[in-house]
Amino acid sequence: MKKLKKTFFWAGLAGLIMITGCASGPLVDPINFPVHDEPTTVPLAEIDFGDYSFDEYTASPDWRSQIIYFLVTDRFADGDPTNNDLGYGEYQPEDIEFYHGGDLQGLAERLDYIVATGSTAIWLTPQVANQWLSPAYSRRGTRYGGYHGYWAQDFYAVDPHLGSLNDYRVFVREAHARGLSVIQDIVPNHMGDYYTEEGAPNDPPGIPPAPAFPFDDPSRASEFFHFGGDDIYTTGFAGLLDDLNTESPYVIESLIEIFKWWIKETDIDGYRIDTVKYIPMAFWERFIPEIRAYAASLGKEDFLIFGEAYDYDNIINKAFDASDEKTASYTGTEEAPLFNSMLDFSITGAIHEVFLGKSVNASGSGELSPFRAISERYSSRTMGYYTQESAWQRVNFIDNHDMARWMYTQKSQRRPKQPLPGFDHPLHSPRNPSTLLWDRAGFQSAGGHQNFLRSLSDLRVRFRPSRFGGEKR
Ligand SMILES: [Ca+2]
Ligand SMILES: [Ca+2]
Ligand SMILES: [Ca+2]
Repeated sequence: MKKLKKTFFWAGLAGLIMITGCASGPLVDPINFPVHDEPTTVPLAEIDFGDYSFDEYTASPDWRSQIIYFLVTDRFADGDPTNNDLGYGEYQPEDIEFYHGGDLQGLAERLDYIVATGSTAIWLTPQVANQWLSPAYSRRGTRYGGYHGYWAQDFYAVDPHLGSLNDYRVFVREAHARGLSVIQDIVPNHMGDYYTEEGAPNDPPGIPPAPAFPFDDPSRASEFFHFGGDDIYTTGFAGLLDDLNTESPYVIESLIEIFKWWIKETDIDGYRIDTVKYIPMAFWERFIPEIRAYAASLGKEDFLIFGEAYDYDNIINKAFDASDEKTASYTGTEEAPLFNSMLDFSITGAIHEVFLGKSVNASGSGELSPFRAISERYSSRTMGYYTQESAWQRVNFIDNHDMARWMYTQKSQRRPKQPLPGFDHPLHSPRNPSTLLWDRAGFQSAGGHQNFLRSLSDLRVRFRPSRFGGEKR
């Protein structure tokens, strides 16, 4: 109990920092780090993109103290303009629905910039070869680009817009050389949109028009994918993105092999798994232990696997978030652990409601105070739903690529004076890795953006309770 109280104290301190704000003064002093207004770049000539293989795998870091830089590779840096336009009109940098040219070479060249923000890990959007153009999801009824990576076409290839498998290995090597871990975003739930809801090939087809090995036999499409139906595992995907039949032994074994292969071939340190709720638990009970055991056999004893279960309750007036129980179910049991981390939508939902919502009674009378509303979310971690390893290893974030950006929402709701609490939260939630989708909006003065974010990450590094709460290690 004593330990718990300490934990809540530091969680409380983090909450207090959020609520009071600290915009009027420096968080740490002095701050010893280089200030860069523009991203630091490493000249291409200094990185060897020649054939590369490795003999030794990189061991897992202590995930609790990591600061994860999340990026959409297509939108980060263009290191090779020759891979931008592959001849289908998919490269349209003036239009957000199409490819913008970012690639692995551009990312590898700018790793020093990521280091300078204080980040210790990178989470990048899926690198697998994608369906480049598809009618699915276009707001204008035209084609939409697969620049984001979540529409797999070939699970065994890097998308040529991003580079080659060798480019990927070089990026991971260069990241590791700078102390950065690499977390790959993967999607076992679905591929691109190749079939209609009835199982007929799409007309007109997307580009490229068909899935590759091991899902490349059209005569077995009904074995590979779910068609029709309205159960919770297919809703929202069957008519558009093709939902993999994760009950099929062939599909299960294929996906296990695919995602072992990427670890073996690239030395990555973790997976972020998309759309976890749309796959039955029986699949995770096979898939997760296999992947974790395989990674451990390569010396990666704590291969991070955090899932996206986009779900949280309205927390105001509630001391308990029922969605926590559901999210926690993916972490398994102490005897049979599954995911060793999950994205923490519960805390993020609370932060958004407190700082952006309209239902909060700031005085706290008759309702949970904003402070309490947030701290109650932390208490859910000790209610026994999560496994021990996952409870304090959940990944924090303030916004992501499926949400309106934090700074945008603040602005649109005319609450422009509270940017700091949102950024502060992920960095000072104790005993959790923290994700930052660095939001450059609002930090455009000379040196301001990087300086500001580095000061927050620096505080997390220097202030041990920011990482580990009151825990003695
Ligand atoms: Ca490019
Ligand atoms: Ca479809
Ligand atoms: Ca599914």
